[in-house]
Amino acid sequence: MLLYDMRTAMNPRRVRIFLAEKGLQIPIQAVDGSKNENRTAAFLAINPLGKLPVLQLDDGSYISESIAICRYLEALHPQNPLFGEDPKTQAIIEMWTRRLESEMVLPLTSAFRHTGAYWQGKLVQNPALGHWWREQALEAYAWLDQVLADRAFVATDRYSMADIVLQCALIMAKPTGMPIPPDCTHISRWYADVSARPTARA
Ligand SMILES: N[C@@H](CCC(=O)N[C@@H](CS)C(=O)NCC(=O)O)C(=O)O
Repeated sequence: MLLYDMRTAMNPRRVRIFLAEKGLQIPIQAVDGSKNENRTAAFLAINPLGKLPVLQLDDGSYISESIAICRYLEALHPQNPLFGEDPKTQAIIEMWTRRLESEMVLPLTSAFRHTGAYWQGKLVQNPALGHWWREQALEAYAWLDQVLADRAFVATDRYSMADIVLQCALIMAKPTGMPIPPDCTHISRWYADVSARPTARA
């Protein structure tokens, strides 16, 4: 297998942290988005959307979408399950992963896409829309802070894929101008805990 990676980006980081939590190693091929390496004909043949991460399988086929890649790897290596070990836990982790994608990741990434210098010239930016998404992100932060008030991890009593999704979103949020608001003390406590895991720098 070969993992096409973009070092500083949110979704590829999900897969790297997942691999580290599992104790797995896969050869990595770096793709530099700032040099538009993900928009070359060669890369578009691998993923026509031009997005990372992508996992190349030994039969020459490709899987993109970070969650799909992690699910595939979990099926191959079920030890230390990050998607849950029984139907109920699996459903709860899925519920939280989907909630985080729609309520937190979408506002944060949309605010960045419409206001961030990285995206200038790559897409049509609408700063007013970016501001609106920023407001949505602030509402999501307030909601999430209450969620984390009485629990150590997002979905269950163990670190899971839902935590990885939130962790990677908040790593991206700080340098893109949407850091954890100072009054969100429960999120900050959770973030300090997950950032202290040995896998956090993967
Ligand atoms: N839903 C996809 C999103 C993939 C995605 O948007 N990747 C970003 C990096 S976080 C990317 O490749 N962006 C490069 C670009 O669009 O130019 C996943 O979970 O893998």
